[in-house]
Amino acid sequence: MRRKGLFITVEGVEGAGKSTNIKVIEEFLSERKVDYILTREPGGTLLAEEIRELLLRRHEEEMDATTELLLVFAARAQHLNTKIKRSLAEGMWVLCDRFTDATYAYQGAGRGLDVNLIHQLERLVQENLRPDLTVIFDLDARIGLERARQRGQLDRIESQKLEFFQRVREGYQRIASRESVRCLVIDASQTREAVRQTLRTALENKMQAYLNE
Ligand code: T5A
Repeated sequence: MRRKGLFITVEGVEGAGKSTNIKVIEEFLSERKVDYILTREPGGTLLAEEIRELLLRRHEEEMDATTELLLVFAARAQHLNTKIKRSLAEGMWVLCDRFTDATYAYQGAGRGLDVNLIHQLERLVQENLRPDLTVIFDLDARIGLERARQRGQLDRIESQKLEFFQRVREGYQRIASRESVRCLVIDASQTREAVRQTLRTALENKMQAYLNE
């Protein structure tokens, strides 16, 4: 087993099937007897989960986009420094539901905040730590929102207009084409079973090198 754990993140627009397919990734890792933890952003620790609640709850006062960005990175600093880094150092793999690509997609592409500002915060909070592998579930934003809507009440971010999520999707697509080695794009418009099969095959190919180490 590797001395340092692998850092895997999972991304996509609302309702793209991250939660559904994280189970497929967990099954894949368990079959190969990989020691891993499952965590999420924003959140992952008690304090970071409190920040998540603040971020996702609807408020009477509108949340400023820069406030939102700083809260996302505040939660990330807590999560990284008290959980993720330690787990990776102990040799555990870390499977994280969303990470900084979500910040580039939501706060950058979605809200239109300056990408250089996000870069600076990324360097400040993460130093050199970046995901080794990112699975991006790509789906038409309209379909994703419809799936999320059918599941229940929408939170503060899910209540944004469709155009916001279209920009988020494009943001993810740009990341995927710029970083094609790190990113694995899965067409999430297929049936659940087809997504599952596509994902398993892609994981087999992508993870072979790591699993043989
Ligand atoms: N955020 C986060 C930021 O703005 N900046 C950041 O830096 C970070 C880290 C977090 C929110 O925070 C924002 C982004 C988010 O708005 P989250 O908990 O990660 O939220 O949120 P969601 O994207 O809201 O996650 P969801 O649970 O809504 O979506 P999933 O997990 O992608 O979708 P899932 O698996 O729950 O599926 C949704 C529904 O579709 C069905 C499922 O059964 C379910 O009912 N489904 C399918 N239906 C048909 N065909 C398929 N192939 C299907 N796959 C799943």
